[in-house]
Amino acid sequence: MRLALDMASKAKGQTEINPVVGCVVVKEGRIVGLGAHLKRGEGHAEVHALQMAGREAEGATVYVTLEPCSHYGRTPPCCERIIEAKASRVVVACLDPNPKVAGRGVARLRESGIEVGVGLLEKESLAMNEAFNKYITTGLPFITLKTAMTLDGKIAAKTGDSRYVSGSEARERVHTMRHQHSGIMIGVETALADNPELTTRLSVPGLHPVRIVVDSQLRLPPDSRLLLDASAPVILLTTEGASQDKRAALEAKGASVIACGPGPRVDLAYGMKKLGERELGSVLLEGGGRLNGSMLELGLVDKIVLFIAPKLIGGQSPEAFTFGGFDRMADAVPLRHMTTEQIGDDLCVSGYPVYA
Ligand code: AOF
Ligand code: ZN
Repeated sequence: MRLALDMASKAKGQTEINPVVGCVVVKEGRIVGLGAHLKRGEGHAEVHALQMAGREAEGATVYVTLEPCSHYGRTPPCCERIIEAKASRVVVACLDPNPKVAGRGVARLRESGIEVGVGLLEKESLAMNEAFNKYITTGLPFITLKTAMTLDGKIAAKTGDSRYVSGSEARERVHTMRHQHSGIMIGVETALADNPELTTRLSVPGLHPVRIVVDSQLRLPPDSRLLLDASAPVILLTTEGASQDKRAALEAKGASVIACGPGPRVDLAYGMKKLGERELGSVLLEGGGRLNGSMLELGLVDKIVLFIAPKLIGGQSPEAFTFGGFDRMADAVPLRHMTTEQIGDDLCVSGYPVYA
């Protein structure tokens, strides 16, 4: 199962709204088949692994990180494929939260006489597909807020200079995160200040997320680097009151504009719904402080990843979270399942906010 999890985790970011899944077929103590789901619309993990196993699959044990599917999606049900291959046992890490499956896969296998075990390395499998688990049950993207800050919580110097807060290893990690998310989102203030491309620039090639800018008045200049670079689509979340001329100019540059409410500010909850409708299952939120603060206040952030650099900048400089704040410490947003990791000289701290 660990091998199956490892294989699956490497495909994170390349299956769009599908989960990552790995499968290992074992017969009499030997691995006879391996597979992972690599691309939406193409073979599921079990199909690849059983194909490799061939006739050895008969009487074998199939280890799979997600409950085999029981429905016809873009591909036929894996359950039937396992039954046809005459495997005698299936070990599943976790059930498939997809309402079209949700236990039916396991039930179908048991009904056909196959022994099924559920729950081996379940936590690991659930964590690996945290975005899929949210998206498939709510239609909303999983939002990961990522920010780099100094030890005193600043994301830039008082002059606005922010290149760079964190070291090169942490920045490489951020690009891996971009590769692993379907969308990347920033506020227009950040777009104006940094004129970023928001592409994935790893030391090896990576996938580019769809770029999203929250821009209530469509202040993004049509000649910004985001719009000149065609590596991924650009979506602007704005308000109904934004200028139609600006909208036309930005659309002419290829941007897709979505009006989210009457204004004056973008209705972010509505915006997230619209991104889900466009099949963006995961979005990396990269600031700035105001958008981070608003998303947090609205309870729209699922996970927070902070890269903390071992430096102090001081001054009236921008902070990672800018919002009205709470009066009492007891009202602060707590984070659960915190983890820490040192990356180069920086500390990576992550956790999941819990909303009252
Ligand atoms: C599995 N093994 O490797 C994957 C599964 O459109 P389709 O046919 O690709 O179906 C997508 C759904 O199938 C997806 O939402 C999830 O419920 C399940 N994914 N199931 O048995 C796999 N990737
Ligand atoms: Zn399947």
